[in-house]
Amino acid sequence: MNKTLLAATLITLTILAITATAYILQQGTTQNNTTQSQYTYEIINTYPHDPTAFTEGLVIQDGTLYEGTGLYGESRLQKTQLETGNITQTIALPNQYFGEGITIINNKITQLTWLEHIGFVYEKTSFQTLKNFTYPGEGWGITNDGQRLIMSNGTAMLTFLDPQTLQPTGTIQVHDSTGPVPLLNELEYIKGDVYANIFGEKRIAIININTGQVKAWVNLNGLQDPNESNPDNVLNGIAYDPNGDRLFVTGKRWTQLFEIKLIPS
Ligand SMILES: [Ca+2]
Repeated sequence: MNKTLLAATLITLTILAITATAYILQQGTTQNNTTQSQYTYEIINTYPHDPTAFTEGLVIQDGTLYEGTGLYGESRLQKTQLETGNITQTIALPNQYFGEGITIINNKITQLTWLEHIGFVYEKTSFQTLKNFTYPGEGWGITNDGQRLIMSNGTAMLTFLDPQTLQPTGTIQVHDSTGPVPLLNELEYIKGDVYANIFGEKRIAIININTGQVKAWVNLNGLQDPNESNPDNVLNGIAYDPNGDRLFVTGKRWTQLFEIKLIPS
């Protein structure tokens, strides 16, 4: 290699090193800028919750609470008066099904099962079963954005389903600045975002449903129920009432349903 070529090579390598360093620094800045917002909470109201309900799905519509519950031999779909906690309607799943998330779209309730790969669609008022459908993988939480059903399966993936055909139309991976966020559980679509319980954790992810990016974390540490002495009775269940902009959370076999307000922290 002659001296001119050596000099040119060294200059090129120096430029590459400076460019790479600048790129790494910029990526670091970008990562810092996408760190999630943090929320804590304030309790607005407390309502009674059925302490036998192993909450897997929670929806509120027109002041009535709809709940899907789990466990083999105990799974059901029920309707409850918010203020009193009185159960006004219930339908049991056959013993071989472990009920999971529920959502309401077009006056129909869809309920998933955990390991059975089968979902049930009911008429909202009568709870009459309209049809069944199947899906691969596990069923955990479900919600909808008015156009699509959105379901979780215990991983970091959310699956979109056509509400008419109940066929999958796409998936998205949920992630925050540390990587994929697995164990997405009960879901609720709220004003353009999806809120997700994380199994076994006292926090809720607020997810940009177009990108899968976690926009914010809601820290619910301190929200407690006497029935949490049983470690199975974890926080699970998010419901949103657009009439009054009310947000509700509860847990499996909790005695209380909390209306909370999010506070930036
Ligand atoms: Ca929900």
